[in-house]
Amino acid sequence: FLPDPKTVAIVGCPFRGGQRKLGVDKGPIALVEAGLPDQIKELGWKVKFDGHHQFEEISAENDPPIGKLLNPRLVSKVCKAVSETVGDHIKNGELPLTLGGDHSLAMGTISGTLDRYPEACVVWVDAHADINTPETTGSGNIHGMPVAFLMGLGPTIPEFSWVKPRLSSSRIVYIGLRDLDAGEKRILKENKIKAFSMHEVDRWGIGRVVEMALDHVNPDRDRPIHLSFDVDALDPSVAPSTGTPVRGGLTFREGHYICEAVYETGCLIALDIMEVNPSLADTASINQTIAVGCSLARSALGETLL
Ligand code: Z70
Ligand code: MN
Ligand code: MN
Ligand code: MN
Repeated sequence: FLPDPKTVAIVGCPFRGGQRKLGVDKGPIALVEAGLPDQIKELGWKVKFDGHHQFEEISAENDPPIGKLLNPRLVSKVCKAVSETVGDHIKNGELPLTLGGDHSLAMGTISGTLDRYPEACVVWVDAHADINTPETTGSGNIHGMPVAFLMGLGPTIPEFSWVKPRLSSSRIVYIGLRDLDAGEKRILKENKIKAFSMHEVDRWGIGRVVEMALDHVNPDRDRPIHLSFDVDALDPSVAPSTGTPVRGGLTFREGHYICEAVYETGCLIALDIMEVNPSLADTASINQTIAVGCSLARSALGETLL
């Protein structure tokens, strides 16, 4: 599935409307300023980047909550635009690398992927399952809900009618989970969704976990893979500068190993690096987190150790 010539299209998404904290909208700018486009070129890819998305804000007065959902119209509109951009890049034979921004954006990126590849599978690397429905959410933050929307779980919200419920429970697998809400645990069980929490990473090791994860969603390694990587999957000692750090996360190498192993399948068709927030720590921690975001992307695009 790798595009020929190997071309990455960077989709910079300075967006924070899916959650409450300031700063995550600066993530994509920081990753690009740190040199990510040139780093990817050095791996032998053509890199297309024509600036970050300019999301015209819908003012808060015009966007009251719908039920518990916060910023619903803004999130919907932004994700719809991202979906079209990602889908267009895939149609052009380019691999979209979406830089967030908060993880609600994955509603857009994965919708764009499924437009082009309905049979695609998703590897979701995160401390969180992001599978609350508009009914189960406690926070109202839509970055905790994109998977539910993509799967068509929960009530129909007319403002999100463009999100087609095309992601089946057998086509997504989680790695790194350790902070789930009670409703999310129930949803995972009821829908028999495969998840490798940090307990399974400890038990089997990351090599075996990635193999089992890929065997589940992509047994013959012939389906396109969308890798959606929330940097809070990593331990806070590795990626401190993110909105919801949770202790007990993936090591630096475990996170990179996942990216390397997905690249090695030859099936990667879209990549998200999400939730880098370059304002939530001291300068050293911020720079460390930005550097890790860049190196995760490089690993998923074929950077090798030898
Ligand atoms: C919680 C919620 C979440 C990221 C926090 C947290 C979700 N389950 N996701 N930070 N990246 O609000 O639904
Ligand atoms: Mn997430
Ligand atoms: Mn998360
Ligand atoms: Mn967060």
